[in-house]
Amino acid sequence: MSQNQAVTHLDIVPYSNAQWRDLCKANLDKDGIAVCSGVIRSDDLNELRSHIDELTNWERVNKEAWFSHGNQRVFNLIAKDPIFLDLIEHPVANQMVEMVLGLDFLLSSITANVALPGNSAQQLHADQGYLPEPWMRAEVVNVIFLLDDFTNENGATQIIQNSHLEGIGSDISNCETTTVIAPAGSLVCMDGRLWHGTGNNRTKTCKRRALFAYFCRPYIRQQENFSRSLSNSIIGELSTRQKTLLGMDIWKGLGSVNGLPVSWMDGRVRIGPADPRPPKWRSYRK
Ligand SMILES: O=C(O)CCC(=O)C(=O)O
Repeated sequence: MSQNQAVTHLDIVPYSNAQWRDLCKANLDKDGIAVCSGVIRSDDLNELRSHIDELTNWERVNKEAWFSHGNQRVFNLIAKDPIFLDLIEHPVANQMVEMVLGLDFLLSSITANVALPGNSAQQLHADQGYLPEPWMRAEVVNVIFLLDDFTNENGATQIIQNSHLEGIGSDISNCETTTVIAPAGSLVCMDGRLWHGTGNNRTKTCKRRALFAYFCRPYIRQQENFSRSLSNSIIGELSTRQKTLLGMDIWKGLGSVNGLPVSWMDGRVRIGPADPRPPKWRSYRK
């Protein structure tokens, strides 16, 4: 797969523009991507950077680091540091997701990808590539939190503009890629059908840090199985909204535990156990 790389600049919408929602929505429809700058304040950025640096160092020292294409990936951020839990409800991120998926979305995963000097470019892909065609609409959305400037040299994400309208079977070998050049503190929202991948970090020493909050429609299996991968103590601290986002609520009858709870019966009498705890299989079999 050899694409020609074009250094075209995407339309960047400043968050200070009162029309940012409409402008981002128009860019998402047209290009499959929207870039909104000036979303994260510089002191919050510094804090997020230092937490990511600590986490990546800790995982390296403890031999738990995960490398792909020469980049360091940190999975399941909310299980590792509570600072990342707030981001799943970030109002700008959530409004961008809602523009594409509607109100009922879930968090599929939240990870960090640190593009390191000397990496190799990731193969271009679309985030909903596991879904059968035809793709009539985006079923997933990725929101990137830029912790560093994305430049032409440091491994900024590469995209094929408008490819969200092409489908997975399209021949992309002759398509030009566009580098997502944008300042730290921007949020980038990508339609799940858009072809993209981590770029080549050609710098000698500069890492490119970014967080990826990946969201999906409520009938799609999430990338991270939060019910299994968060400890009971973390789950116990989650708000109702956070539990819903993490897929721990019922959506139109999906995700129930031993049937629907009484609170969902709308005044009707529930035949069966009123408490949605797992059934006691062992005592049943005795
Ligand atoms: O690191 C990036 O710029 C893109 C990462 C990505 O697309 C992925 O991991 O699926």
